[in-house]
Amino acid sequence: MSKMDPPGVKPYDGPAGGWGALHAVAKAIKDQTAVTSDVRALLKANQPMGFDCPGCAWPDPDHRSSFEFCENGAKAVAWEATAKRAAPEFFAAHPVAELWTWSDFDLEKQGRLTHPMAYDTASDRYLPISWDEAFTRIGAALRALPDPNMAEFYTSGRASNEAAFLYQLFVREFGSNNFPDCSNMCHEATSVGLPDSLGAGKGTVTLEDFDHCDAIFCIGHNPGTNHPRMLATLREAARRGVPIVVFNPLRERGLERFASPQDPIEMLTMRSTEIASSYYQVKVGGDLAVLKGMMKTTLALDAASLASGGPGVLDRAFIAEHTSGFEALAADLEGTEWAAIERQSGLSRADIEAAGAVYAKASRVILCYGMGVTQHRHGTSNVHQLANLLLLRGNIGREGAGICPLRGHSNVQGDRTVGVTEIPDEAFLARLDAAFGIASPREKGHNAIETVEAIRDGKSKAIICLGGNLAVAMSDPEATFAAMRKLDLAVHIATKPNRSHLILAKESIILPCLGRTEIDVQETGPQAVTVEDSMSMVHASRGGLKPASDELRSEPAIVAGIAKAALPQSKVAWDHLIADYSRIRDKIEEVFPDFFNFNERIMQPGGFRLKVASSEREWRTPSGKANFIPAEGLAEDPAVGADALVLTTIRSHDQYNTTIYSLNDRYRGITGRRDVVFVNAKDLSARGLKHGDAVDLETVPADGAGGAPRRMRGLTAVAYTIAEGSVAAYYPEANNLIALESYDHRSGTPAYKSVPIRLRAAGA
Ligand SMILES: Nc1nc2c(c(=O)[nH]1)N[C@H]1C(S)=C(S)[C@@H](COP(=O)(O)OP(=O)(O)OC[C@H]3O[C@@H](n4cnc5c(=O)[nH]c(N)nc54)[C@H](O)[C@@H]3O)O[C@H]1N2
Ligand SMILES: Nc1nc2c(c(=O)[nH]1)N[C@H]1C(S)=C(S)[C@@H](COP(=O)(O)OP(=O)(O)OC[C@H]3O[C@@H](n4cnc5c(=O)[nH]c(N)nc54)[C@H](O)[C@@H]3O)O[C@H]1N2
Ligand SMILES: [Mo]
Repeated sequence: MSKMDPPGVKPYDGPAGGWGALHAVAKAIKDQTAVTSDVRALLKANQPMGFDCPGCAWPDPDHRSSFEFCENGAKAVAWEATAKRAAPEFFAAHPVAELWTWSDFDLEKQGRLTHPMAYDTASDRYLPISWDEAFTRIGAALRALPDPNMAEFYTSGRASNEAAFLYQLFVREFGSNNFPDCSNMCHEATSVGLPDSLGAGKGTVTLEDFDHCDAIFCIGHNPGTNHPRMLATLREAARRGVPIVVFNPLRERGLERFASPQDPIEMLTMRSTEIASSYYQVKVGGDLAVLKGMMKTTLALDAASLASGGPGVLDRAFIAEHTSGFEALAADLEGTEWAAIERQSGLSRADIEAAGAVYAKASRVILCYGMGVTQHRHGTSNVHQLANLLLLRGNIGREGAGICPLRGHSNVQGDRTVGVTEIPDEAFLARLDAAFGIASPREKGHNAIETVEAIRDGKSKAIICLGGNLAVAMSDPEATFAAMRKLDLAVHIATKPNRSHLILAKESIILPCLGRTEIDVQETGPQAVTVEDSMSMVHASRGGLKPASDELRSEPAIVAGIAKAALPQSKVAWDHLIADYSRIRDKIEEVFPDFFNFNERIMQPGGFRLKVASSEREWRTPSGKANFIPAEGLAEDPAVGADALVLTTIRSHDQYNTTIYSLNDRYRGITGRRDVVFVNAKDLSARGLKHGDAVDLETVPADGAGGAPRRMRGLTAVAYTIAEGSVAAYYPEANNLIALESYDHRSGTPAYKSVPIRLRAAGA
């Protein structure tokens, strides 16, 4: 530690991966005291006939190395395969009022839930109950609602296709389309924006495309932490000489240098591979300006090429045959001034032109993006611009090119595919009704924001959560907590205790479920489930570990139990479906024809790819073409005063969303704490502050997200390589700074990555 560094802050000089990653894997396993035979389970992650890693949604290569797992996958597996238990004795020892004062970290650290538990007001404790009793109570409470739309049905993206399909079936037979889900907080801007542009809400590339591309752009995502297996792909591309252009306000180590733990030479010589060929520290909320700048550059290079008798840079044949709206886009770009682009992005025209030139020169470009793009007030518009840029040179729907949204949870994409959506289309509902003889409701349901609003306003009285930690993950958790205390029924299907479980309704029930890594035995024997990754590959997942408790049930079985209790006259043969999951898959196939021969095709190693029409240049838009969609102006978020900074909220290396594995963030040089804010040294000194000072954050109410200023106190300022004018703090601690009203009105995605704040010395 240098004299200047505050405790727990020390710049990290190493590459991403390397020995640090191997040490971290060993430590993660040791901390969970997972028994050695369980460690072998790691080796089955993402292997044919093994289980799908619950870590991220990055796909598996065809030719995998003997251990296709990564540091953070290992943490996710060790977290689930832990030897620790949150059994009835734990709940007996601690009243809920006491647990509420615990940190989220300490709550989950208790380990796996073992029994169904119901809250008892008299003792202020969760007490064990039988499954039958739990289902009876839930069924009675749901049936007591005057209107099925007074219940909300949340999904976090770990649920398998089988569990999610049964869940949406139950909810629709019950009579609601209220499906708030984690995707609403994540890639909803993609799910709404890409259909506008390309007619399909999914990425267009496959993993093989990375072998054929000749430029990669990485905008607003942090693969070294959140999709570590992607680093192997980026490394191979970098070694082929493919330029990798990064736009990120923070210098993220995983995008700079990577030492592959699978490469003995790199490991033994302590060498690493440079990842980014150019790294641009765009301001938070500056991507729209960058994208317009790069498109402007592409048009300018095109004009210059034509003027000198060249063929031009635009793919004119593609634009003519496949797209609509080019003129309006060109006019918008023409009218956008470079000075404004520079101001908004914090980058120089020369830098953006250099990036634009890389784009224009490459014949096959892949554009990857994450939460840095979607979690803004105009996140959907950002996604449109990404598509525009690619369409200019026909970079959609051919080998080595395309758009690559990095999805969050390991099956968040699959849950959507099999019907978990608040805005179902008619064709799907008609097929669902025909397959089961039910009458699904037609009205639009609630997304995550609308759910919290409906509960707050007393319009919804019950919530069932298939996984997740909704109250903590949402913006404005205080408001969400207050709202959820007004519920009549709260049910959590979960693997570990978390804060959402402590927000008590009149009836609160926790149902413990099997995790991905565990053997799932039903009447006809052990079952496999299926998941869909970020690149639309569907494959089977089979757990191999002994369940954490004999009482655990699978998610499909729990959904069926609730459905039977809530719908005594159900048209669905729940027990029959649960006895053999291949029967559920037959039904999925009946409702979604793209899953033809579902049960046969998952037997192939690696599974199969679902059709994504846009990757075949089939445009399922109203115009029948891909659409260029200009964005108004350059601001992704409401403008703020000159003295304000823009806060973005990010994940540490040792966390999985609201699950905190440890208080360390190795690549950013933070150990044993999370109460820090990353600030550019110039922004600190402009405020008379320095590295290590205690500071407070106060929000600047922006238009449409007003209310009294919100505060976060007593953080330690860390001088960091972050764009000027931008600061960063950890999610979920900083969520109280984000007003519920601050979201993208097209997609409902909260603006987690753009919070106008003022920074002051603590207590000032
Ligand atoms: N280990 C681990 N893996 C995970 C998760 C996890 O928590 N832990 N979460 C999973 C989930 S649900 C998701 S959605 C994904 C999330 O994966 P990412 O999209 O990588 O998520 P974040 O950490 O939120 O932030 C992404 C990056 O955006 C940058 N950024 C912030 N604001 C801006 C901006 O305005 N512009 C640009 N260009 N960049 C910006 C940040 O510096 C950060 O590097 O990961 C999934 N995988
Ligand atoms: N400020 C800010 N807020 C954000 C974000 C951000 O970048 N910044 N990101 C947003 C994003 S992208 C997302 S996706 C959401 C995440 O929101 P959620 O998906 O709701 O949250 P998680 O933290 O992933 O959920 C963790 C809980 O899931 C349960 N769980 C784990 N595995 C399983 C399983 O196999 N089955 C079941 N039934 N339960 C399981 C455990 O009980 C655990 O406590 O947060 C959002 N919130
Ligand atoms: Mo996510």
